Amino acid sequence: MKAEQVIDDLKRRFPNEPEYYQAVTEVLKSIEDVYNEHPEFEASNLIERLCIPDRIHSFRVTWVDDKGKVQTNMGYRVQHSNAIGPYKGGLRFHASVNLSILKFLAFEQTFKNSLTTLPMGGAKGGSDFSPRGKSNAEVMRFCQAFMTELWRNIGPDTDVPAGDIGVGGREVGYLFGWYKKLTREHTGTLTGKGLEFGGSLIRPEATGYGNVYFLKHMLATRGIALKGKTVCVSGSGNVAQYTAEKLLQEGAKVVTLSDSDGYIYDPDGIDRAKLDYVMELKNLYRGRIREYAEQYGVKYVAGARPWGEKCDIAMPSATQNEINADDALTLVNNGCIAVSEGANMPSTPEAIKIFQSNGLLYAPGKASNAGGVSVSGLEMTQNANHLNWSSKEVDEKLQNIMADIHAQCVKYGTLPDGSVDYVKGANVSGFMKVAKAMMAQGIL
Ligand code: NDP
Ligand code: 2IT
Repeated sequence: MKAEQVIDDLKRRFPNEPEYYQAVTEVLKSIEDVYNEHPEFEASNLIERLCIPDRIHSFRVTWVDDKGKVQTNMGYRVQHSNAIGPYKGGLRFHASVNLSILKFLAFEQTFKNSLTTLPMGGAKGGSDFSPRGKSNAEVMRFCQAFMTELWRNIGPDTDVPAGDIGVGGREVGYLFGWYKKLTREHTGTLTGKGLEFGGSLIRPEATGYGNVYFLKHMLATRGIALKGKTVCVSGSGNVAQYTAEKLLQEGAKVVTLSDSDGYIYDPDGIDRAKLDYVMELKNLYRGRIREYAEQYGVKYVAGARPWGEKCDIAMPSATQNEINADDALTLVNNGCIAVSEGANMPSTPEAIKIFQSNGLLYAPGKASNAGGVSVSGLEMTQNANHLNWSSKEVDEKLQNIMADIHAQCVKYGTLPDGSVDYVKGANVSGFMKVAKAMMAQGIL
């Protein structure tokens, strides 16, 4: 297998999907050598079967807004691979959603889910519908219309969606309610559900907490403590909020948060009371991060990302390609020592190169943000067994999984000089499990 050739071929067959090529390129470059040590992989064209999703469902979603106007959006579910378990991955509702973005996310999810040690395949779905500015009733009608199309293609042992950007507890609740209505079954077909109807404790916290657990393992490889470190976090949604919460508990100082309009810089750090304010602002009132600056009299920078602020650690937790080469250079020049990704593919390939060549500890999202889908997997187990675990039990399992993912990265990513390439480690480890499962199951 020649990575370049496979990628050129994908570009020809699937034009105009830049995010998909970006994700595939990163993985293929890091697994190329290992893959080529296994001629049986190439003999069964494993690489194309792994890069191209098993199937893609796409559909029109028609709904009526509060003014009585009939609206249409596109809906998708990319079922990438069920080699190691049922398709599993979130739904994203955002105006920018298109097939390139969902194909990259489903591809990444396959390797991430493999790393979790749990039996889950990879999928992603969503819509170009944006919940921003919509009433609860509009969001509910949209979710019902979306699920009316999707429900036949999912199920507790088939495909289990969850949240992602624009899909939180409210949306999962509406989606689950309509799924239940259509199927007349109360099964664990979505994760991230409310605690009253089958949700798992610690699922809302899991991605952010898991990222901080992973970060601590990375820092420990160099004997560095997290306590007292200054951290720039981007985003102010689910992942950012619980990243900030765990950082606070660990005695680190979070100085930034952002949304799609701009970022805030709080040199004193975001304390518990301020974080409670952010959670209420974002989750209840669905307000803007600018309001934090007005409330606490700190700096707000419109239309910018937070990477120009001085920090020891950066934890991008908003969206893909939010750290470019310039941002990466600025972080390095400001003395940043670690980057642990909460978002999926937030750093461009050029940015990753800059982090790695400057000796930063750099964790790709598929390793460091895997805590979210891991606790989704634990939610599936609880649902299948009709029981609920305590916060302590789930958190302990999450910590063990993040430690295991870190160990896999070290095992497969340690370089001759003793340093760890977390990109290589995560990709090779995630790939080998999926590849072995595919080989065992024959040509399909
Ligand atoms: P939320 O919708 O809760 O929050 C997203 C945050 O990112 C918001 O602050 C949003 O701002 C901001 N944002 C979204 N799109 C853009 C954009 N194009 N430019 C700038 N800012 C943007 O989503 P999550 O916190 O769940 O997801 C954040 C990231 O983490 C995503 O990359 C997601 O794929 C990833 N992830 C999520 C997991 C989960 O369990 N939820 C698990 C693993 C990864 P605004 O409100 O203005 O849109
Ligand atoms: O990117 C991700 O891992 C998620 N959005 C969570 C997926 C899930 O199924 O919990």
